[in-house]
Amino acid sequence: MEKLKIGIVCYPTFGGSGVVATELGKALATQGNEIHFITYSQPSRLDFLNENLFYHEVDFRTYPLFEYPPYELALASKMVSVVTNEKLDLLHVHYAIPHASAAYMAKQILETKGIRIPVITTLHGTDITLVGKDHSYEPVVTFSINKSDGVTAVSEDLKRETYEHFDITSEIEVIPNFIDLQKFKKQKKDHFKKAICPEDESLIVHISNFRKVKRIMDVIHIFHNIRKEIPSKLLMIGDGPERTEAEELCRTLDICDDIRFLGKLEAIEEVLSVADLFLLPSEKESFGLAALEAMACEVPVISSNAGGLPELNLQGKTGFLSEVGDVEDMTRKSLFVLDKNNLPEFKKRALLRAKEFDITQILPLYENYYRKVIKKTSQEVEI
Ligand code: GMT
Repeated sequence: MEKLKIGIVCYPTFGGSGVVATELGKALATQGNEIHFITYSQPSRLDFLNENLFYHEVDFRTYPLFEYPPYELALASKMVSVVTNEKLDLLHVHYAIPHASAAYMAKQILETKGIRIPVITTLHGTDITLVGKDHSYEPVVTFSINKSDGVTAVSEDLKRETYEHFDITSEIEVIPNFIDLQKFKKQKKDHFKKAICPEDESLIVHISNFRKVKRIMDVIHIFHNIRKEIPSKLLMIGDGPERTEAEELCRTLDICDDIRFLGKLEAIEEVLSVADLFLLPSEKESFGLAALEAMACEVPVISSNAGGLPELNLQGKTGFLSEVGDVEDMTRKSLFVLDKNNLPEFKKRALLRAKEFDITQILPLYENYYRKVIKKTSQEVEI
């Protein structure tokens, strides 16, 4: 099959959308496609060398007049130059704001030069469920989704929410997030486990950007309850606006000795390798990539039932789901999973479920979708 030249636009940070975009680009490059990342700094997971991978930094000049530097304009300009110079077949933008509207602008500019570039927008979650539907962005988000040549969402629930809150006239394709099981697998890290849990305590892990939507105070309260029943430790991985308050809560509850805040970590699979349980009580979660990463390392998940989480975490099989904020129910279910008689089965089923989202299963969905959209747009041009 003919290889493609694809421009990928994403947030280069630790967040799920950036991780998905970067891992997708890496996998596509491994298949022989030429991948051009267009971002404002090097994506955090763009950590390997491949002759088909390129990175173009968006340089945006500021000026004393600009209280807010116009990043979207600089991004659109960069897209124009990369599409033109590298002769791309497709632009794939991750997270609607502001990538979809910047891509629309780039597309319009390119058309004046006789270049027709198809644009695919992947919706990741908060671009729809939190930020996008706010009236300060909604008209632009609706417009740029409708003007994309292809739109994907990472779960059925996100697709449903998008249709519910926006006046969308185009078809949304659901392509779930994925995991590279070659990388994310349980490793032998006994020395680390011994250091964190010297008395063989149960090890509970939470990973997120510590934003309000993740409800990390619930994580602390659930752990506090679990710890009253069984010897246990909690690792909090990530950083963000709620961290200070969470640390304060640990002091108030007098459980600091059993909780470690590790900050942002690259090698999260190493920590997950020694974990017994993953907590994700989010208010909203379009997919829950962090939960999938945990499951790939054989860690069962106690989560809320928000958004797309029920499409990933299977009630009573890979863990449990509770209503958002139901700390008591999450505590009960955590204790059930952590019971030595139950844990091994939950671990096995978590891994089996993760295998359904292996990159080898999901990559062909993207490749087929790319070809479908390219074909459709080239036919539109002929008409
Ligand atoms: O979770 C976040 O707040 C980060 C956010 C992002 O855009 O990076 O994550 C969203 O996209 C991920 C990748 O598709 C999903 O796995 C997360 O569930 C989703 N987060 C929310 O919906 C809150």
